[in-house]
Amino acid sequence: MFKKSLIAVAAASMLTLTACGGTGSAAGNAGTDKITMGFAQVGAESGWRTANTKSVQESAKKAGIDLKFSDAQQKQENQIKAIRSYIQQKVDVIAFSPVVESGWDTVLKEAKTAKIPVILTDRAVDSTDKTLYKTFLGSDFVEEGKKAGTWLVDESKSATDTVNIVEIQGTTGSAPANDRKEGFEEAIKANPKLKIIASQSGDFTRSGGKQVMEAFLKNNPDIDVVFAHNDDEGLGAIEAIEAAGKVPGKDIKIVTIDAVKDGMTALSNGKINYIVECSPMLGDQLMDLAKKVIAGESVPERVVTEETTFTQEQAKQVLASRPY
Ligand code: GYE
Repeated sequence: MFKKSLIAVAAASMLTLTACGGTGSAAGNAGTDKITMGFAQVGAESGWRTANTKSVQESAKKAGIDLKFSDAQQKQENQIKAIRSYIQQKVDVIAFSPVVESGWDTVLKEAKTAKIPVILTDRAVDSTDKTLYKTFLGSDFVEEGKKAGTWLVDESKSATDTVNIVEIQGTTGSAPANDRKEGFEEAIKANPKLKIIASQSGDFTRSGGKQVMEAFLKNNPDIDVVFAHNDDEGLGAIEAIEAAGKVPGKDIKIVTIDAVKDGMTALSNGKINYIVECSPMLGDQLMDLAKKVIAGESVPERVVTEETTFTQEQAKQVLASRPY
């Protein structure tokens, strides 16, 4: 998939160069006004990611932006390769959703030296040099973790015994995994009865969530709650819980983050108890920011997505109208 898109990218850039040869401009679409964006996506690991990719592709089309897209299959080295290829092709702007937070300074410096602006979308990097990118568009993941924890604090108000929580983390080292964990832990401090008894990464996938939950169930006979960092992991956990002869949503409560269609369906069926929304619909805002950056206009350092939460009743009401 990645190789194919690189080939497509290379072929497209050759066409561009042939069509516009001799105009003397260094821009990716020399001789035309069309903006070229190189977008290095994380992968296709979850329902959220699929919706995000669709949003970026549709918004680029709508905005008249020529999008070069690559899928890194959740590997940082693939994302770095894709970014280097975009630099070589002299795209006008690079946008990417960094799979993990660390290890980006070198390639970001290369983009800066080539005078190609970079926009972070969805996930953050931990670079201390803020001049390496123009803006960061995406959710407040700490806040999402807090919302999940606050729901649990409320839900367990009358608990007399310890509430045993297992946590299925997202991709190790990724901003959403780090931040959601932090926010959740912070919120559940409000009730000392709430205890995380096991925590492991399910890599934001359904199969990962299932595997991790199977192991949790084997080692811990008394699990009360699952906190999964995304819906897909929660859906995998449901499969494991059912296979173990327990009832998800009742014997073991489940709280997740994202609110994609499959998650919302499980919520309205009573298998998940609460979902914190994380919006993947970043495309329009991203294209808008890209146009501003290229026009030399100032953009905010941070653009935070607006999000809500869903109970089972609320999920039933909105399910039919959810676009993803
Ligand atoms: O929650 C998860 C996806 O970075 C916000 O990545 C995103 C996360 C999302 O795989 O489902």
